[in-house]
Amino acid sequence: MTTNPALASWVEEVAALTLPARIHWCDGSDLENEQLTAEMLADGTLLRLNEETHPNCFLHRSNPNDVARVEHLTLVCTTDQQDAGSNNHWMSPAEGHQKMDALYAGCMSGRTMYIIPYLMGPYGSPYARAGVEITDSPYVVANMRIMARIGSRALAHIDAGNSFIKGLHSIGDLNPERRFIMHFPEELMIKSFGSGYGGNALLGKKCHALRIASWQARTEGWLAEHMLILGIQNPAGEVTYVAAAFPSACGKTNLAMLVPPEAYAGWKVWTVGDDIAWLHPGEDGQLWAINPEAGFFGVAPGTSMKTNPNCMQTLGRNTIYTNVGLTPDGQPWWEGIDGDKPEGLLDWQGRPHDSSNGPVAHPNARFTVTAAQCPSYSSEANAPSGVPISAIIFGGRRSTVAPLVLESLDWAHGVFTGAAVASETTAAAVGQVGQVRRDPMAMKPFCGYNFGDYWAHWLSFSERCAELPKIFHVNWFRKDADGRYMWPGYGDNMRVLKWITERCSGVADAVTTPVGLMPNRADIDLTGLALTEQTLDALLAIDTEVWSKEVDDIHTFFEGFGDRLPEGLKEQVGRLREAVRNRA
Ligand code: OXD
Ligand code: MN
Repeated sequence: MTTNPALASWVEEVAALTLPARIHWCDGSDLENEQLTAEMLADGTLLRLNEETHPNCFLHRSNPNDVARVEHLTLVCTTDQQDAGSNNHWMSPAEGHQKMDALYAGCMSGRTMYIIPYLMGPYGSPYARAGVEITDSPYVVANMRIMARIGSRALAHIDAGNSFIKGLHSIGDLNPERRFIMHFPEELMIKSFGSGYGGNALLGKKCHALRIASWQARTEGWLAEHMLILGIQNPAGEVTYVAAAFPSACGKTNLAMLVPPEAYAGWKVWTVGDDIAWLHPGEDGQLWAINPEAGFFGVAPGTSMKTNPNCMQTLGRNTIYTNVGLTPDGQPWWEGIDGDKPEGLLDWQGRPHDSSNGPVAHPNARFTVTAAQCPSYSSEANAPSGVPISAIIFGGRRSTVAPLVLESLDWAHGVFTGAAVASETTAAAVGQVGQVRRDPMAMKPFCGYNFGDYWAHWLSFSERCAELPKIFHVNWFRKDADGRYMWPGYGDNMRVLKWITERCSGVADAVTTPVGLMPNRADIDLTGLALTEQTLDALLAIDTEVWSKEVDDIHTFFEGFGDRLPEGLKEQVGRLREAVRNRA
């Protein structure tokens, strides 16, 4: 129950539309979680995993048609279509509400309606924002409890008169024909129907903390970004904080929890967040970042003691696994996990594994786990003012074109570099995997407004912050002529992070190239790594012919934003074209 009249009347309105059998206000307590878990075990929504090896861990198997984000069914409903931009699917708010309300009519009959008050951001942070998700899915409640700060404390914040985002969710009948994720940024409202998958259903995450928050951030002078946040500690004990944007399923969680190679004695990486950063100009002129989330909703396949030991130590207790395989003794299993593949596996759909049915775990199988269990969790992760950001890194998954690392010449060039990010698509969203597409700032699926306005907002930070971070671009995924990855990635990415921090502190060298500043071969410390100088040269190579095509492609992409494209980016295209031509 609430004393906030706006919340009370909205709950009443939703109940009158959806007609639930029961209404439950979530307090976020352990007792509540135990009761919900017992109900989900009883009706098969959850399976208990091996209590000895995986205490308090559960497996959820989704409907096979509901295992990823649905970008084609995700809409931004603004009065003026231009405000949503060509980067978003659009519907008018009136039509959007009508469509969704027709789906919601009576949809909760016989079900419990859960009201989840939540806070995105640390308790006591001036940057934290509240939301309320109304859902008929106990699985959503259990996941939201891990991913956000839910319950009584969040409700007290709302009852104190603070604003909140309204998010209405129903799993409906999971019919993909009746599935939509709609955003009404002008009303600070989200309506989601027909999916139980994380990115579509845990409304605090992508819908609130990125799409709606990016809209709010533009009007209020901050940034809501698809970025991990990490702290890099050098042997002298100094910590440099970095925010890094990569498209979904491109290794953000692995980078956020990186363990440096043996040769990097005294270096340490601290995890602040693995997916979302809210960045605010501080009074000291720096950009400060908080992680609005409290947990990790990460991709399981490929995660192992080799690729991400911190993550493996985070998992294994109090974890919800979704769409992973199952060993005969009740342990979760996925492709790439440590050890040999056991006999007698059940696949993610609960069938005896047969490779003709595809992989054991779904490629987008996930784990949901509290960040507090992570051994590298930063002591600053809950700092109310966040952490000061010295570097921003953009990256994509590109087998060609983009070098291992480059540094932007200045803020405007950095914004251009981010706006021009391209990446091969992954299983995190429904659709073809491996297609190169432009994914500016890794925000293609998440920017709640016109990219042209978004880039202008990014450019405006040169006026807002006296001490802006340096901006870099990395590519861990470049391949050789035989299609093999040239860079080992994972812990060895530390070698690039070290150069980046040393560029920030002014001690590392760089050379100027047409595309930006780059390390000399000797600036990347390869101690302990069997990588030939020729391979490093290939990783750092800039092919002017390829780049001249790249500039044309960026130009064509930018032109799609018409008169909303800021002059500052047009100038950057001209500068790059000229620089590449002069070098050719
Ligand atoms: C995610 C995504 O789940 O980006 O973080 O899809
Ligand atoms: Mn993400």
